[in-house]
Amino acid sequence: MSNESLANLLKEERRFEPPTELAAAANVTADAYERARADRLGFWAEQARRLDWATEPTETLDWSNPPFAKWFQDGELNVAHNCVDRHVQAGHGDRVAIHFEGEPGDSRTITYADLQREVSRAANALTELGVRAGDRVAIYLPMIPEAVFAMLACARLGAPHSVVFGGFSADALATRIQDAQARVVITSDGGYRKGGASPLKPAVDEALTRPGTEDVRSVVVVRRTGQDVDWTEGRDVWWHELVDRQSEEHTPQAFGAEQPLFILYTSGTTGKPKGILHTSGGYLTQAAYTHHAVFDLKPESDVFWCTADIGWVTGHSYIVYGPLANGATQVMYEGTPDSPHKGRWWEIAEKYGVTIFYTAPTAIRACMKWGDDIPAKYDLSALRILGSVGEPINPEAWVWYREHIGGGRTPVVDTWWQTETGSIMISPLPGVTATKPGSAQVPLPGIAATVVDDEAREVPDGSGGYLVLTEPWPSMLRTIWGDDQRYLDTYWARFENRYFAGDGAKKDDDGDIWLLGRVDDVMLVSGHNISTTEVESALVSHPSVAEAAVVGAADPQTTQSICAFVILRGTAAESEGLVDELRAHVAQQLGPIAKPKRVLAVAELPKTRSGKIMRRLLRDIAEDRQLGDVTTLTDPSVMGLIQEKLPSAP
Ligand code: 6R9
Repeated sequence: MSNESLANLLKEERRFEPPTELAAAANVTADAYERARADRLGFWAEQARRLDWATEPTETLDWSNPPFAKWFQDGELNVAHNCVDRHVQAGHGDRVAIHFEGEPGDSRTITYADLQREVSRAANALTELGVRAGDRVAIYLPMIPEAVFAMLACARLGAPHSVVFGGFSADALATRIQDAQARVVITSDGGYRKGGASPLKPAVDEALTRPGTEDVRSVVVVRRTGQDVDWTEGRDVWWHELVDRQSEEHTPQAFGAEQPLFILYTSGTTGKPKGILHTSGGYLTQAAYTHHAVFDLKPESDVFWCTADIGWVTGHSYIVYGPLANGATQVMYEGTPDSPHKGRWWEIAEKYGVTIFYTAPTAIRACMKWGDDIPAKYDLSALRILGSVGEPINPEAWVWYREHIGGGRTPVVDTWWQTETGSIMISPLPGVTATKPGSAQVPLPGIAATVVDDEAREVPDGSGGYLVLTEPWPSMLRTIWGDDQRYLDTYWARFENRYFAGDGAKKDDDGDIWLLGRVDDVMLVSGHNISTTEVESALVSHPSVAEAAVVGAADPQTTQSICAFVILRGTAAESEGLVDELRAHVAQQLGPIAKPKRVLAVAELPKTRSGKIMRRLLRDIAEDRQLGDVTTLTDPSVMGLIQEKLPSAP
């Protein structure tokens, strides 16, 4: 990237003050920033006291061998006890932990007492299969309660889980099983998605034919859809046959705070996936604190719903560990938002009186495209906080979310974090921060983040550069599983003593942080660095555009030229006139340098399963190259549809 910082083009003047009532009763108030600034480690030691420790830690952080952190090292705890048993012991056994809603309309209510029985039985079952502390267990399940039971059963035994997205292929599953040397795989016959039953077990069978998966001795299969499955005698066992006959009693053992809790693979654009390793005490402390602070959770009255899949870090931290550590009541939904109709989410939110809702920009933009009238049919008046995660949220989508889902009342918290950070790092606080559409704004209390230039100098307000984290944090990744060197090279080599997040960012005139997309996606046009996020937000601010993805394509005159792929809204139709109008609109919003050379209307964009646009594939198209790796796409057929559009390009 040239020394000239990322373009700082977008102007957004709208501000939303926290609602007075919410501010008056907020879990976290402005003084938390002060306390954390005055004594950062003392602040985290205080947060660790939210947990039930078998042995209280006396040391907060051991940073004697950076960047290999040890948090609360001499403390001992059991993560599952903290997420389950202690709530039952405190008299909350009858509180609903999970309102489960299956895609076909089946539902299940699981109280904390139920959860304790299910998790204990599953832990006894894994013990019977020979799973011991330290053994790895792969979990390849749809969004059903057994996924939560399985994760917590592993945590209870100190056996790190590796959850693999139910949508990933046999190949992706095999690589992850090999890398972690898993001993057990927990799966199901299938799950319900998009109105039908889709199989899972065949992918496990296929993955286990690959060399390097021989450590897997058992496959536990949940019966969900009733589909026929192939069966390997001696290896495969039904969940209901194995788990249901186990004792409901299981005494959790305390483990050291640095006991590995899970490995979660992030795809990365090149090379093999990185197994991000998280441990116990620090991870749970920050997952619980951030869920308490950012969502202002009141466990007695709130109904929390995070729509993420359990195979994404967001599902780990904000369906399983954060909410359950806090004794929350939450909704868990198996399927897609448009099955069997486009109002399904809002129907569920109304049914359970959801008060806090957390989803991804891609889903918000899809709802915008489907139309305002759909959410308008449902009573969403219980909602009091909305959250966003996964990508920069375009200001127009943010404002739509607040208006049409939040009834113009609710704060929207745009939360920036990564698989590697384990929990939320940068976000407004709903009772404190005057929010700005499109900005994650401020590092949470106890978190140190800033924006630097190529020479690692902090940029002044009003300028852009690279997002870095300047102090260790409790839920930070500890390493890449089996590859300390790659951990150092990927995150700690770019800037000395600073964690390099790989995201471009800018600070506005108030010092608030705006995320500008992955550094790999930044475009270089005639000597100017231009962020994909800003051009996309300008396009989405046009009434005809629902969603946009922008890439830089090699260009002999300007190094790169901007190529935009747009999904049109409602009744808008593609025409030469509209293309010219969109190009002019971007030029008017951001300046002529940011004007796209090409604008192509498409029906879909290539996305990962967590909803991130895969710009590198669009770059392959724009530069007329063979497509790169498409294995982590939700729907590989969208690439064919986009390619068909190409001959019509200018
Ligand atoms: C939680 C999660 C991490 C990458 C991250 C960044 C992007 C996530 C964001 C955001 C702008 C936000 N990202 N939240 N960008 N604003 N609020 O998404 O983890 O799947 O590992 O992705 O996602 O680019 O670096 P993960």
